[in-house]
Amino acid sequence: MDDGDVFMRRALELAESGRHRVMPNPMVGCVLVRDGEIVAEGWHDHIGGLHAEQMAIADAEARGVATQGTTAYVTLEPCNHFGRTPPCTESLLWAGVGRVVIGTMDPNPTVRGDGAEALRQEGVEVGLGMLEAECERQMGPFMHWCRHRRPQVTLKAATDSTGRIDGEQSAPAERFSSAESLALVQELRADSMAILVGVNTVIRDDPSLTVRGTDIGPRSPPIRVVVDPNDRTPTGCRLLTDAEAPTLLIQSSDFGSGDSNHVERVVIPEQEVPVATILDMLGDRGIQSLLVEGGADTWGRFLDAGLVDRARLCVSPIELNGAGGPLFASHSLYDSGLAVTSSEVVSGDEVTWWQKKPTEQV
Ligand code: AOF
Ligand code: ZN
Repeated sequence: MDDGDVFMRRALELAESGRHRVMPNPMVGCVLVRDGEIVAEGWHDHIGGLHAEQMAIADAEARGVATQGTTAYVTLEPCNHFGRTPPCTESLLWAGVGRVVIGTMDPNPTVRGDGAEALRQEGVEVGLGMLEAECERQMGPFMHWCRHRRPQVTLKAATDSTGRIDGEQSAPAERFSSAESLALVQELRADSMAILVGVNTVIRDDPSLTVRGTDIGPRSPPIRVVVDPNDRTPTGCRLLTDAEAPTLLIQSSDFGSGDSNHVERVVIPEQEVPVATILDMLGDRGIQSLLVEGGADTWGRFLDAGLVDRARLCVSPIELNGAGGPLFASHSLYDSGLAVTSSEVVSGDEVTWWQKKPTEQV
């Protein structure tokens, strides 16, 4: 293990400032170190903003410290292409950085391998793979999409103490998760480029599926996706009437429209739209992260297909009225190859995180 671990940890921490805000770019952090001390820091803050390395160099300038001969610790391989910003390799060379330690390589085909190699060719010492697993995890959706051209799928489910997700269908839908765990749902939404529900959830709950109370910066809000093969989405529902975010209906044939501008219909001519096809379609649109919010049928279909990468299950201590409501069985997560990675109690609700077991990862 290199002594630089502590510096890479700081770079990971800085990268967190870009959470929710930089997608479809990855979160990236960078520190410049001289004589064992951090002299400048930077991160990629929002889409279209400076890259982490460039912000760290600007920070050094603002503090009046020299960058010549420093070591840069950066969570992602520096880019070597002209995108929204000039290449970070050039900025690092211009700043006279002597050594660059990289967390993980950039799988983006337009930059792959070039950054590290370009620096080496100019005589910069390059270290690779420091805290690689942590860096990869932080950039999970970006990495997943670059490799599979599909979004990373997170399933979010909440049940009462008996495993029911809703009470009697004749009664109005009840809220049963605590305010605090509902706030965490907003974090999950902010962390997603798309949010998907089945049409039954739209009919039952009329959800807005917008991000509230969490800053997502200048990036676009998550698109709202409804699996609705038979055109059952009610015309007056929020997803069709409020234009706060785009809405995408997946339908089995062309039902025409008359929809407002924020609504789009995609025809996938199957009664049971295959989950893999949905993910391919979203991947083609550049969607890197998908939150599957419900309900029971939709969760079941994603789990049966083995295409859920992570899940968050919230079990509340409350018992819903009526015995006939639909259930969500947590063993369906096990059966789909997921395992518990953490568990905590949030205002009385038990919140468990699940992750695809490494052997089951695609
Ligand atoms: C870096 N440092 O901080 C980030 C990098 O469109 P652009 O110009 O913002 O470039 C986006 C791509 O650059 C992105 O897809 C990823 O490959 C890389 N991100 N690279 O050197 C950074 N955020
Ligand atoms: Zn860059």
